[in-house]
Amino acid sequence: MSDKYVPLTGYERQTEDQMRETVEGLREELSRRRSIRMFSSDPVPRDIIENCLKVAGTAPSGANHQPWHFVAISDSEVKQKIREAAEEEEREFYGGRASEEWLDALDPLGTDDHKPFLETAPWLIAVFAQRRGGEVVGQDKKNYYVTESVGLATGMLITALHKAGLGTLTHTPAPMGFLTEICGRPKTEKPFVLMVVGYPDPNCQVPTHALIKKELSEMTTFI
Ligand code: IYR
Repeated sequence: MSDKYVPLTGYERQTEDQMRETVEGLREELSRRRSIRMFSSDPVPRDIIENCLKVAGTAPSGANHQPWHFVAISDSEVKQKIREAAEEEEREFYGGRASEEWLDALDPLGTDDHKPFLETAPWLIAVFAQRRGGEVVGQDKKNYYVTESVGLATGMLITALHKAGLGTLTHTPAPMGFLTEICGRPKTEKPFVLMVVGYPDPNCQVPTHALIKKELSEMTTFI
């Protein structure tokens, strides 16, 4: 007999009322998520980060190749190196590389080339996308839908971190090639995002701009 398929186990069908309650709870909880830029330096235990990364690892991916690698950084010397390299890139970005239109779009967020949170936050998670790999580590097959897959895993990572009670910033210093070397990853992997993780600073403020959310009817069409 073929072992190509196994029965679906672990699926639990809910009543419609349970579904309503479940998703309303999730909507309410996730609507309270905010990207933050002011972190407390309070430590976060590694096992919590590990379990959030395991959540990310359950994401669907092209041909199930799971084309991601996460480098979780708590070492202050490594964080310092990352901050220095990121701020160097950002100085160029804000000082001329970015278009007027881009800088105008960022103006309401109030971001600049100063990135102290890269050292304050207890964890940085560098997410890498693998162009080649396979469903088992060590394989060298072509990966598919790499950006989509790593984007899905990153979304699930943010959701897990938020559910765990942690604040995050999806940080994308551009370009972020420096992460490859600092994190000791092969050149075949592309840095995808740098996730900043920790508790919000007690005096944390968030931009008003980020509170603007599209209504369901503005972002959805039912046909
Ligand atoms: N990488 C820069 C600029 C930046 C770009 C976007 I799009 C943002 O939503 C926020 C910032 C920085 O991190 O400051």
